[in-house]
Amino acid sequence: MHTTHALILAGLLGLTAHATQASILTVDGNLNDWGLHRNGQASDWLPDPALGLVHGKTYIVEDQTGGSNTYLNPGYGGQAYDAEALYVYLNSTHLYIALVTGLSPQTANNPAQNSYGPGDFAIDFHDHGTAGSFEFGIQTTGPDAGGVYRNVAWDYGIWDAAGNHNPAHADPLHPTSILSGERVAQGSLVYTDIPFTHMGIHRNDRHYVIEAAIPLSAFAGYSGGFDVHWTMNCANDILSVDPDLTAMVPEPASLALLPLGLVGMVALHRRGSDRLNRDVRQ
Ligand SMILES: [Ca+2]
Ligand SMILES: [Ca+2]
Ligand SMILES: [Ca+2]
Repeated sequence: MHTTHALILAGLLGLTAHATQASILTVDGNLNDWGLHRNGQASDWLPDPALGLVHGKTYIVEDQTGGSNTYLNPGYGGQAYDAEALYVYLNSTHLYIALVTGLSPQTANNPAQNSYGPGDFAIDFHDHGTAGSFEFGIQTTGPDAGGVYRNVAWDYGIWDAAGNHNPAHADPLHPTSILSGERVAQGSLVYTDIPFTHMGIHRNDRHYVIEAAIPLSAFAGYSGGFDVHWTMNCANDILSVDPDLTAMVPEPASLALLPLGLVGMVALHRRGSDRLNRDVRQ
């Protein structure tokens, strides 16, 4: 086989591998496809090694428990406000997100009654704007769930950067809900409203899931490292991970060039094209 043909085949096989990966995760609110379990063991929180997730980078687990006076950092609220685990997975087409929380999607947003509803996913590309400028948001609730917004104006919680209760000067590094922005894409998103138990060692805790798939085209023009952040509207408990769009998916420019490269190589080696076709079919 010519070296050129080997390269073409490698490219085709690479694309095939990505196409297969795309079907691993299904947005249905069930996290079996992430390798997560409900066995009442600490290992329930560990994702399938085949996904290649890295603790502290593409997933984080911070399962707490207890009643409403339990400290969650920076606020209180116990299991009902526990942000428990956040996982992100990237393939060549989508950003997948899985979140486990004790916060029911039905939680009323009524600060006067000390009740706060779910926040939205906030995304901060490190190489764009100032640190903590969360350029993108993904709606998690309501008829617009899965909607992706750019240049978002954010609402914030009730704690300042020093962790003191101070709603008038809430920490801008922990955005809560999208106030406004430019709607750029529609992802798919499920926030389950029937709780389950027996995930992790706190076996009686009731958990809810947010699972989403966002087309990477939503982030056109953005690349590099980025944070995916989630909290509820009081920002009493926070989860954030730090994946990298450049390292984990092909550059859009490379994808665009690949078909042209294939055309060029095939044209140069036209006489070998029959043999190439046979190779590809095998
Ligand atoms: Ca799933
Ligand atoms: Ca918990
Ligand atoms: Ca927590």
